[in-house]
Amino acid sequence: MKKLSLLLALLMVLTCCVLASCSEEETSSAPEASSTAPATSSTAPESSEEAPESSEEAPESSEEEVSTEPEFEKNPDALATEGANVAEGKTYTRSLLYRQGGADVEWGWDENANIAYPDDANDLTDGAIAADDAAYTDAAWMGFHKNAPDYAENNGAWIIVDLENSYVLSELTLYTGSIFLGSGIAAPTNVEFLVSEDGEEWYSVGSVVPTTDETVANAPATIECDVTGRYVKIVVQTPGWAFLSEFTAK
Ligand SMILES: [Ca+2]
Repeated sequence: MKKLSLLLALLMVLTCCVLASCSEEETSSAPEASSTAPATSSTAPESSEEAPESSEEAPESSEEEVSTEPEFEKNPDALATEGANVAEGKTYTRSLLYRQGGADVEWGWDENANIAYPDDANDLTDGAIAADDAAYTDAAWMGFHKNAPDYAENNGAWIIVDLENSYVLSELTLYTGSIFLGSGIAAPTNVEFLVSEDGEEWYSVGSVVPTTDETVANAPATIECDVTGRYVKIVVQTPGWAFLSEFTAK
């Protein structure tokens, strides 16, 4: 009987051991399985993480496709011009207008002389372009000259127009005097347009040489663009006199 009891006890111990090892295996395999599960589920999040990544990449690439000038960041709050000239009636600053004295001054600058071709009342944004038959004496013109003291340091005469709001701009035009005006007046050799949101950091939209026509007074310098900006800066290079009558921004 004792032997049987001992055998039974041994069997019970063995059974317990087997059960214990089984349950250990189960619990250990369970975590394994559960750790595998998270692994798989962590793969899922990874792939779901990858999905947003790729969806993040998609807008980036589409942004790159949309932007023709990647280095230029458009202002998303810029207003549409709806084809209107948003420069009309706006104020501007500009470089010095030429002051020429008597015959002894020749082509030099005389700070005490009157402005030769004055900017009477915001000539460049009053909405009026010089008439096709306007002579160089016409009041519609204001005149820069390359001998003005600030011309060389700015590599041209300049105008900065404040549009008062940021706009989406698609066409910028400076109406300049053409070769028809004579008397040493020629169309500018180059007109550069720049835009800015703050008046400090400028982005060059591009440069254009005005289209001349011997039968008319105006030689428009027009550039097509797709930019935003509140301020437009125009730099005009001239072989002598540069006569201007209007700037438009659409
Ligand atoms: Ca005008």
